[in-house]
Amino acid sequence: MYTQGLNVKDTGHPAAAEDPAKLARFQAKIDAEDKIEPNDWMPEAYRRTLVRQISQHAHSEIIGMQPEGNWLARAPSLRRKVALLAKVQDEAGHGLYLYAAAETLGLSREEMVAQLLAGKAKYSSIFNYPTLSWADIGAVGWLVDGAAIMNQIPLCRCSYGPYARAMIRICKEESFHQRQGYEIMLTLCRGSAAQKAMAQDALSRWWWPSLMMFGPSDKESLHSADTMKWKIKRFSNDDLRQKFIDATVPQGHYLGLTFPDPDLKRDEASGHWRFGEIDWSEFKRVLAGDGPCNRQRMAVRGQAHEDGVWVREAALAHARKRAERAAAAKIAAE
Ligand code: BYC
Repeated sequence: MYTQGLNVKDTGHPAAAEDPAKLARFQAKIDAEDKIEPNDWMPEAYRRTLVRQISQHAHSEIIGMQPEGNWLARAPSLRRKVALLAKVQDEAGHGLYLYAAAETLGLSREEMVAQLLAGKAKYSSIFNYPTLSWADIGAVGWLVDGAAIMNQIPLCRCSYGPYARAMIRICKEESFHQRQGYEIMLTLCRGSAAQKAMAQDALSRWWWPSLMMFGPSDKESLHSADTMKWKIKRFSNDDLRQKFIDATVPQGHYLGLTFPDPDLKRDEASGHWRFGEIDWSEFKRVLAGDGPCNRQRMAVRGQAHEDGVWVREAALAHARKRAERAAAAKIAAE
């Protein structure tokens, strides 16, 4: 695989001082809501931030296939199995569009995957939690895809053209996934007492990790100031978390479920749902590699990469043969 990067290659060295006139033109373009495209001049810090965020996002989609893949062979009906299979395939597709978007910034997909496998690149904390019951598949769709949509709809207006365009299709698919997850929860909540208890247990385990998906609080966030200035992010981590809570709490109450937060309370004046303190020590532990499933997720990803060597070799051999055949046909025609 080759890089499609049209800009400079990542040298690992900090950026040299950049031309203030170029920087001013760049920021004016962003302020005017124009898109930055791969061949446009951009500050090195903007390029690096995008590579970091887009590749983390791609890795999250790929690692995110594992908790759900765990239930493919155990889905309770053929209909559920087909829908889950389609969702997991969609996630693979999202990973691929996102790797392609990040490649336009100068790093090849192979390099990004190598960073993931070496433990140098992050992926979303949420995928380090186990899916213990079928209700977890409902909770993941409802809460994890729900949180993803809340975070990602604004990314459709991100200043970097290839990322913004990839996000449009991704958001449409995520929105379908969210409804599918909620429908699983609704079915369980309207079922037997044991099914409802399974749905409650899934909500109790997934609620707090879903809130952590939005990242650290605004005062702890390292990158928000830059990414907001560059219009990569449009809303802060805390604002998006609050929007998600406000949208999701009434949905949970409609299901007849209880959120695992005694401090959750509607503030009548503002209309917002106030919530308890997030356990940031757990978030930090998961990011440091010590969540319930971090080691398993990386081991499975590493094995899948090894198992795929022959597929990559076969694809390259096929491409080579096609190119040779096309070259021979061209000579014959001359
Ligand atoms: N997990 O300065 P901050 C999905 C890191 S996939 C792990 O606020 P930023 C889906 C952060 O990277 C969901 N790490 O960062 C797939 C940074 O570390 P580095 C993924 C996290 O970038 C399948 C440090 O903490 N979605 O939707 O301004 C099925 C400081 O944070 C997390 C995306 O990737 C976390 N939760 O904001 C279903 C969306 N939070 O890089 C669904 C795009 C923070 O300095 N990404 N960190 O080592 C974003 O919007 C932003 O990158 C974040 C973080 C909101 C995640």
